[in-house]
Amino acid sequence: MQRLQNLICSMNVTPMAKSIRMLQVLERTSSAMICQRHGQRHQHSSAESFLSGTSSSYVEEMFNAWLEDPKSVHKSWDSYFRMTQQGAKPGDAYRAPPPMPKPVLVYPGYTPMPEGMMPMPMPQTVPAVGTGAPDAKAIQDHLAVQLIIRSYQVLGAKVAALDPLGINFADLDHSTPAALKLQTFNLTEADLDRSFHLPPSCYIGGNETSLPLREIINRLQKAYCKHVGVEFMFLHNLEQQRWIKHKFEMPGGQDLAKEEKRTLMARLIRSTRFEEFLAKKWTSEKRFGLEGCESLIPAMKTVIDSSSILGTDSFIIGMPHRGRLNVLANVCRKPLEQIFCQFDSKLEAADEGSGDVKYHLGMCHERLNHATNKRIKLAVVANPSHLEAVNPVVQGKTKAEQYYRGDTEHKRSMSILLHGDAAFSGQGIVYETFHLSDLPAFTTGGTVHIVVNNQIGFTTDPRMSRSSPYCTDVARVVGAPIFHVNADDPEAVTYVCKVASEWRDTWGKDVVIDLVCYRKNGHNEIDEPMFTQPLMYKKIAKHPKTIDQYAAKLIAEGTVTEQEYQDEVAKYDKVCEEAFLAAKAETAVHNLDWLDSPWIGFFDDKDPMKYPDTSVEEDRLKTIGTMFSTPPGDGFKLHNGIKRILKGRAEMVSNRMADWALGEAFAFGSLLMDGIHVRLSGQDVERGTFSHRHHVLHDQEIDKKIFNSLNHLSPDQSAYSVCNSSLSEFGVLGFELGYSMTNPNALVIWEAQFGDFNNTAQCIIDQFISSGQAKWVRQSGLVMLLPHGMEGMGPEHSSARMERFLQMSNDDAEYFPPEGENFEMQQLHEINWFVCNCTTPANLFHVLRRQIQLPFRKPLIMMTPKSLLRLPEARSSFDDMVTGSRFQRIIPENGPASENPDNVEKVIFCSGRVYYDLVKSRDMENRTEKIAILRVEQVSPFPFDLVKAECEKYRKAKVVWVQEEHKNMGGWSYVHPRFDTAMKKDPKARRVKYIGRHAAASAATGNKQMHLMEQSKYIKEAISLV
Ligand SMILES: Cc1ncc(C[n+]2csc(CCOP(=O)(O)OP(=O)(O)O)c2C)c(N)n1
Ligand SMILES: [Mg+2]
Repeated sequence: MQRLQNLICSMNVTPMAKSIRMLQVLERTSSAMICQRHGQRHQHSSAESFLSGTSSSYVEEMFNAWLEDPKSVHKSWDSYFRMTQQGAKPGDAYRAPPPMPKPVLVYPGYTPMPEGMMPMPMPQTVPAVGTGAPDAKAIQDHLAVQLIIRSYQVLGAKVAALDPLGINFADLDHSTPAALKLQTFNLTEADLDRSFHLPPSCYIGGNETSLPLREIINRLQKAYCKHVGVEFMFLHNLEQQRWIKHKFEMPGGQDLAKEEKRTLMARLIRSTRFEEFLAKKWTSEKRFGLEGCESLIPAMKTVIDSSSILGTDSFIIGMPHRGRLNVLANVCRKPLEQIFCQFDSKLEAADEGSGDVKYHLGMCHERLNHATNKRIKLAVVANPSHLEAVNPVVQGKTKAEQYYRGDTEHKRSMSILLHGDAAFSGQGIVYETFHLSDLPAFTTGGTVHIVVNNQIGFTTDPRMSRSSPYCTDVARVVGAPIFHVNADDPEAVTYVCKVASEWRDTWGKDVVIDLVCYRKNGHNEIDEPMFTQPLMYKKIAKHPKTIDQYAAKLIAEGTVTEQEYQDEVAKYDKVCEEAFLAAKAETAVHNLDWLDSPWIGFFDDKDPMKYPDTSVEEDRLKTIGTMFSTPPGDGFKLHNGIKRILKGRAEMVSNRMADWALGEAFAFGSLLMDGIHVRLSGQDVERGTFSHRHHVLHDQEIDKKIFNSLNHLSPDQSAYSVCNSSLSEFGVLGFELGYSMTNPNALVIWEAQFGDFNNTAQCIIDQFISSGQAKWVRQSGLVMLLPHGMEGMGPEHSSARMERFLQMSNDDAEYFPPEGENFEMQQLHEINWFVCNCTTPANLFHVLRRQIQLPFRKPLIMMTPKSLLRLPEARSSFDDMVTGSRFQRIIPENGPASENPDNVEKVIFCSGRVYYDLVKSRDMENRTEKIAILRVEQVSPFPFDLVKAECEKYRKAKVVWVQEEHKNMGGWSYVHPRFDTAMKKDPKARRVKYIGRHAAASAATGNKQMHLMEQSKYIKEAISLV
């Protein structure tokens, strides 16, 4: 386009400008007319103009072709470009550009073909190429043909025979777009045998540059309207458009070799017979069978084979329930007996974990890929019932794998994501995950998506479950091409899968394969589909199986004999029977067989009860502190505010003190120097929402010139990735969880902008983080940093909802674990996650380091402060981080009260920033000897032992829990019964009393005055001694 525009500028070609304007007007007109004529529900998008945004590119295409070879374009264009290039003055040398055809209504009496195709009458010979000077009609017709070609490329999918049942037509639209009708272009049957030039970016001609219109249409129909419907003309990149055209338009390009067909048949047999075998052996068991979409197995195998040829050797797969067992068996080749064992509910687990139902379990398997003779690794990520929630997790896992393998080109590890049609269009996380696909810190170099589009979601008809024509329309936002394919044509399926793999390899972008199929049974095998879809299921009952259709085809064409086919069936049936017997001999199931992310060697030689030393030597703090406070060097233009911040940091370091940002940097830096990869992502994390972190410094004059001091600590350190994320909590938290699963030796952190935003990622928290180890024996050391605290900022910015995390902690409120040397480690070992609310940089430092130094991995849910980031009292001395120091689960009172505990009348336990308010008021009231204030820094697992000891120490004091959160929020409901347990043997039968805000529906008042009143009231009560 640029070339064309330059020419326009240099040539004083007003006529050209006029023509472009004319084309644009035409585009709008034709698009409007087409919309009107469609009159369909989805007219706004399904009736997309075949010219949309591209008429200028059409002119450009003509122009570029003309520049290269004036003979390659129609004479009219040739003379037009020649005239304009000679610089003819407007008016005298002006010659009208080749006119664009006017859309006209379909003439009366027109009867569309069954598929709505153009009529194909008997041949006549009316040549249009090379017949001397073009007349106006010839030019108009020539342009009409160019537009017809374009309209097939844009809209061909709409009339492709995609739906095996012929009910919904994949896009819920039966109509044929006017742009696919000959009459729209003022052409008649008589024109079908005239020859027309093909535009340079159309490949249907093979070596021919012109073809009769009849043949042009035939070839376009073959390319775009048979069993494959390609949506790609919305791509902004013309090279990508051409690439796809080439793949689908080249004559003969889609044919499979004989051997490929035989392999395809064998795969289809396995896919079909596997379900039949399960149905026969376990008649009333739910398995969410694949019947109706058996082509999925050869489809996945083709993606894997083709990608393996292209150099990929690790595939991370995310998928829902449908066909999952079949995928495990026939794509991943998980031993069948392990799958069959899952049907035996009497078998108990031989190892840890509560396990999950069979169609949610993950696995990881390495094997030889026979098609390429290369070793490949296949991981299916365990997923909850929550459809599509696994998508970002898969992407994070793949990204991490690429990082550890140094796979910067994203060629060796890739994701494959499977979807159901209803879930793909319905779940927002699909969109959120797509939006990570091209971000530098999140891209995995393209994902192959496969939709098992059985045109139903449980009992809901797609006409009631989506507002878009196709269930795949969400993929358009990121420029992913979409290949709709009739799943009853396994060869077409195979072809699009090959193209999809090559697309990923070539362009590094996502691609979608929409397997348009049906669901043979109900939602599961014990469901009755006739209740709700009677007509559809009458049709399905009569519909022949894909394998039967395909075997008949191969037998008829002589690719296999009937006997060969029967032998292949018998061979696989035998494999199933043998595995069935082997499964019967099993005495237990093994949860570890279903681990999606094995950390080989990580647990070896580790003492699970050894508490790690999380301190570091002072020199290391100095090295990190100095680097962290040193400006980037000459030539880097820093903002003055940043200079001040760095100066302040340098002063703190020289005073052996750390604020929150330094404490965090010390933790990250020391781990990085120990070879631990650290990754922090979330919204605005590079600077920090509260402008305290500043890990990425920006040159004030040069765009993208940045400096991150934590990547310059030592030559052999690990990489520190800190990345601002898209505005998605669900997607990004899921992604980081996946990232944390790949390698235990990485500190992976997600930070919420404000803590309460974690609720839009609730599914990841509930379904994966809190329960992943129990269900799927999968550990993760993921850290969630959740800004939390009541600072008069209103309901939305005050609470990270600590109570929810605490409620999901699995430590029993009434159970005081045996006291002894290993008390702390035992608790850490048994809990599902740690919930902390730290008040000092030193404790933050230790707890972050502890994540990596523990001999196992658990998620850490960390309430982080806001105003404390700058509060001078909330700083730590180096003494609290250097050798000899450790993480403090409870920070005890260390003032006068602790020296004479019998004199203390009140012992206050609290957690978080309220501590600093309490101390201030207590000290102002001169009650330092009477009131002890203790901070519970690790709220869960609950430090029963320390609470008990502190209560015993202050044996004459009243025990109170003070919190700033409302009574039904914060830590109270969690700590209350646990205090009771800790104080069960209290000689005076004391019980903890609550002081704080009353119960409320909203997390905080929006009125600042009210906030302050509430605060002063409970603080006053807390430090009162009456
Ligand atoms: C987030 C979520 N909501 C609801 C469900 C309940 N559910 C399970 S399967 C299903 C229908 C899914 O339809 P589709 O995505 O088309 O997959 P199919 O079962 O047809 O293969 C529903 C609604 C769920 N599992 N997850
Ligand atoms: Mg469905």
